[in-house]
Amino acid sequence: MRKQWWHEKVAYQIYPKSFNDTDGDGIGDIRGIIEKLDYLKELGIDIIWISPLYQSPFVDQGYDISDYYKIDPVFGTMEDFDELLLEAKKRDMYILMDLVINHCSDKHEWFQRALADPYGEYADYFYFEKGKDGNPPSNYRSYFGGSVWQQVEGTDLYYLHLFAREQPDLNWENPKVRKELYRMINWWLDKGLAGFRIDAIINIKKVVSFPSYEPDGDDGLVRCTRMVEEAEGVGDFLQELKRETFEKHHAFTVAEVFNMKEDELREFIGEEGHFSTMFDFSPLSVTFGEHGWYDAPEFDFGKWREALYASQKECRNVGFLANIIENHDEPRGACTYLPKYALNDNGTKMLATTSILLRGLPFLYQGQEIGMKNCMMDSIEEYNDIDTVNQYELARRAGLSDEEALKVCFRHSRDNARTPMQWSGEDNAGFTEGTAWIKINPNYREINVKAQEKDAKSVLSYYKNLIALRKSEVYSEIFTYGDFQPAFESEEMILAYYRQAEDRRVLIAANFGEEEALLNVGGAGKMLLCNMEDIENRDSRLLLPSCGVAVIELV
Ligand code: TEU
Repeated sequence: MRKQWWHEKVAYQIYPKSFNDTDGDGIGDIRGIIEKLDYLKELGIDIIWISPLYQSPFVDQGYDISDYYKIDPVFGTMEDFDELLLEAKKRDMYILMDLVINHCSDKHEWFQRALADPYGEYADYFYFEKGKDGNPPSNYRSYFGGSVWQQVEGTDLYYLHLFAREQPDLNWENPKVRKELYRMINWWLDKGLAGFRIDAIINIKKVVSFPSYEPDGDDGLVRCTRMVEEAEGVGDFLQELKRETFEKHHAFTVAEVFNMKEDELREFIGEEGHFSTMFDFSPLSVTFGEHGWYDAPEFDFGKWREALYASQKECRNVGFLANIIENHDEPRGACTYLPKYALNDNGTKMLATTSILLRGLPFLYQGQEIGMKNCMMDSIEEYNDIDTVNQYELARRAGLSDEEALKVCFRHSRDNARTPMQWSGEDNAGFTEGTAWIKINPNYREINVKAQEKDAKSVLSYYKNLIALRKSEVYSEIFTYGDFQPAFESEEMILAYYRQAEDRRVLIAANFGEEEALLNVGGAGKMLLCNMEDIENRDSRLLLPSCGVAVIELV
């Protein structure tokens, strides 16, 4: 495999609204990011993905862009952004922006022009379709609930939105649209960005005859992914996109891809693939419900482990996946993947270890490094996220009580990960001097950066050691390029694997069970890292207490 500059790096996602507020408006800003670059550098971060900073009405927290060439004033100015690029560069850090090009905001000039002249040139920037017998053109359900079709007032036309009504889908079949997008992408890359995280990209290819399908719910609708999955030829768009933009700048790209066709991994992330890498969502998808959050299954450790091992094996000879345990669309990783008895510092460190040492590019999400947790809201009104409101209603319609539906949101809401970063135990968690735009998790008095920085045994200190180990001169090669091999698969609650290269072998073994576990590691070894003092590998026997994890170089 040809080596790339990013292979040995560690990445971090910033959700800018909730990262660090320097002007007291209760919303994080670019200056706040600049202020914390040294903090991130010390943690061992090289690549920073920042969720959308563009001008937006914030119906979907900036994933609805009304001007791709502007920074939204709540985050600061273009000068601030240029300074961020400069400051990052000084520290050998790389900035990725979020590229949201499946859709834009209904306030974008293109869409406003389309509405003003629904049969004119700009309507063709979107999907404006005639209704059928007074009904929408087809029966797809949008990602955020309800029909994907919205009637254009005073006409029999409807426009398509796979996400919120305020996020009309861009018509990728129209070469003018593609050209406009490429121009914008190149403009940003010219500024010195390292690349992009690419939002919801699989959705850009549609079956443009928009056929209706058998409904899959009693709303008479069918999930819109049904149509996206049927669409052929997304690869042609993606290759052109790459050729016209990323390739010219040697840009790094990490794609958000759900529902990729099974045999397409190589086309997506192989040497000539559409992207540098993409997130591995398959372990996460074991937590998804069939109809929504309300019918999500209980977390099943076995299924999760199986999915994790499977995708590690699949990408083995193909490329690198990007590994995550949380992001801005998911609850906190510790709350999802750790059993109740493991929801403590040791458990959090264990989960960190098994995730960061996988083969692939590790992405941390802000707050993960201090073990931030889900945040309980008192009522549905306290949630801000559009998807949470939709999922709450879904749960209510399915017959859950108000209290039960709230519980579902507490477990699954995207806002769990969007509460402000907990910098200190002082007022407002040191995040803002004003009033935060969303509730601050009250546990900030105990869980915060300042306290953990002083404590050598904290989750934060552990993360620093873990990342340093992954990137260390001696071990970087094996943790980056070493093969992945599952270990102790017959042990029900053990997540373990080898990373191996030529004559070297490192074992990562974690006990997610409630009882202690005794593993025969088959030889002597050097303990590189563990999360409890009394973990020892004696005479080939590794005794792991509940929540114990060990990283051992076998000799
Ligand atoms: O997410 C795309 C996506 O598929 C998600 O809608 C996912 O299914 C959902 O979050 C699960 O609750 C991206 C962004 O990451 C997300 O924040 C945006 O809301 C969405 O695109 C629309 O831009």
